[in-house]
Amino acid sequence: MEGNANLYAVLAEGFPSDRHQVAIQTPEQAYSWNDIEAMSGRVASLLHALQLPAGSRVAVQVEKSPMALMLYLGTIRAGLVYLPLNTAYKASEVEYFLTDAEPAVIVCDSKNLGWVTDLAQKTGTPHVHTLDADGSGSLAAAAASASENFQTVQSQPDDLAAILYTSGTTGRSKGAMLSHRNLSSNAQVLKEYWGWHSDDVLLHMLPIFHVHGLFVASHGALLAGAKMIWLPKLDIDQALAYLPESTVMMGVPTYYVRLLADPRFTREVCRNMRLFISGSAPLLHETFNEFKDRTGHTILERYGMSETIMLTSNPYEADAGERLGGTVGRPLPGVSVRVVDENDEGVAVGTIGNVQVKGPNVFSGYWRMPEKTREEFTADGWFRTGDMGLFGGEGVPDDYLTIVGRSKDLIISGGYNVYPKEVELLIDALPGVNESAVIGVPDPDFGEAVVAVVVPKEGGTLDADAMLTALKQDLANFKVPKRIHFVPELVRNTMGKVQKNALRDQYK
Ligand code: MLC
Ligand code: AMP
Repeated sequence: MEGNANLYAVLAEGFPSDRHQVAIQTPEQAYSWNDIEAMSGRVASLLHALQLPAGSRVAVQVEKSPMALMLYLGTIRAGLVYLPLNTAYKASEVEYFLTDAEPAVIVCDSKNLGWVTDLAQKTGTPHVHTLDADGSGSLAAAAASASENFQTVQSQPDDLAAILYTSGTTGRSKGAMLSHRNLSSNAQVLKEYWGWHSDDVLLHMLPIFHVHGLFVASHGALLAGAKMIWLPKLDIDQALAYLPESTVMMGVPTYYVRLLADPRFTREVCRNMRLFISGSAPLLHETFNEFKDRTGHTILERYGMSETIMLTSNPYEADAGERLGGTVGRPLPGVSVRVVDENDEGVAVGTIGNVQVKGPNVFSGYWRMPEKTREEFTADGWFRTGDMGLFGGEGVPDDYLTIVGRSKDLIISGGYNVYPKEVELLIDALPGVNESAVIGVPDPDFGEAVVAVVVPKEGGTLDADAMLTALKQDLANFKVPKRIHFVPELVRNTMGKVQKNALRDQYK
């Protein structure tokens, strides 16, 4: 449809004219571009028939499958707001999202139907559907009798397309509101910047409940009319089997660390690859260098976040400059990035400061948190990323950004964000605990690993295993500390603040 700002309409402009070609290949089955249109059309028809008010949320906590992607695309086509949830989240975590977002529909795995139905009743979510990893469930059953011919709803650029929850430093998650414009502008910029074309084959192994797998990877292939090899998760055997027929792969650093750990990962396996992209967490120099030595490929590192999608990237084209390990490259076309001091004044090249950004990709605010939104934007509209960085520096061109740390207390483990406060609150609530500090320590596989330093109540002793079992009831596994250390007291500064840097040094 001409002039439709709906993200699906924008993506579909890139679909190939021959819609019989394979768009999605799983180990079991191939789906054509016609299938994408028909399956997403059926989901959209089904959702449309519910006659939900514009802007209604569709919350989704399901395993990755082609049908899960169709659910995403169908939601967008129907003009509704997609709200993906990490499959690792436990009932108490999901309850918060449902209470906060008040979705009209929730789609879950059938194994969770019991507790999700209870939560839906408690939080007033009227429609509950199931979708399992094999594509079966009540959603697919209902969609099968809905029409595949659905005219994508006409959307305005600023209409909401998705809400991505990103944990807050206070322990309360915030829903980043992303519009059709945010998503489509970023997809279009990345298509050009990374040289996507219809002959590409994307090896898609990332989860699709975060920006990286759902938007950056999927949109790239869809908009280019390129095929995706669609695997449910990172599996090194499968990655090695499919890499020879792939041209593009995206991953968090752990993906590259795990590939390199396997001696079967060779130059020969990568013979058709043109681009390896890394992001969501810092890629270590040693991974970057070892990868180059082993494969002859230079990983392209880029930087982004849920609130902004992609912000900066190392160059793709050889004549545009070198891909420099440890840096996240230049601001993408149309994106402005500045590094400022605590007064929001720009600092000189080579000086570390706070990273702030602006652009058509930057979200409009946090769902129902006007205060928080105001705090995170400057008066002149720059978004405070919470990351610390610098332009230039030794041996680095002045327009390349390097991320050196975060002003927000955040751990990134295997590409998943863990906010220490959330874990500390749960630990502190366990019997026998006086107080705790949760820190990230270097980990060869996950980059950072979550570790808890716990002070027992006076005269008491605690059992780490029992604490971990208790934590796993309410906390996604990736947030659960890999280790607990017991100490008589936590080191504090003169202001009474726990010195996490000292703890990080001690327990690294
Ligand atoms: C799984 N576990 C993790 C973990 N993933 N623990 C810490 N950190 C993680 N990331 C837990 C498991 O539940 C299990 O616990 C134990 O660790 C061992 O699991 P595993 O078998 O080694 O994990 P695996 O299933 O292989 O998953 C690891 C992974 C996965 C790296 C493949 O975490 C992953 O795909 N991460 C990608 C995250 C991502 O897409 N991030 C993008 C965010 S978007 P137990 O207790 O069961 O033994 C964003 C913006 C941007 O940040 O810029 O892109
Ligand atoms: P999320 O909130 O899950 O979207 O995570 C976004 C955060 O991931 C950013 O604010 C950064 O702290 C971090 N991040 C993303 N990409 C990179 C990168 N290439 N290098 C370092 N940190 C990154």
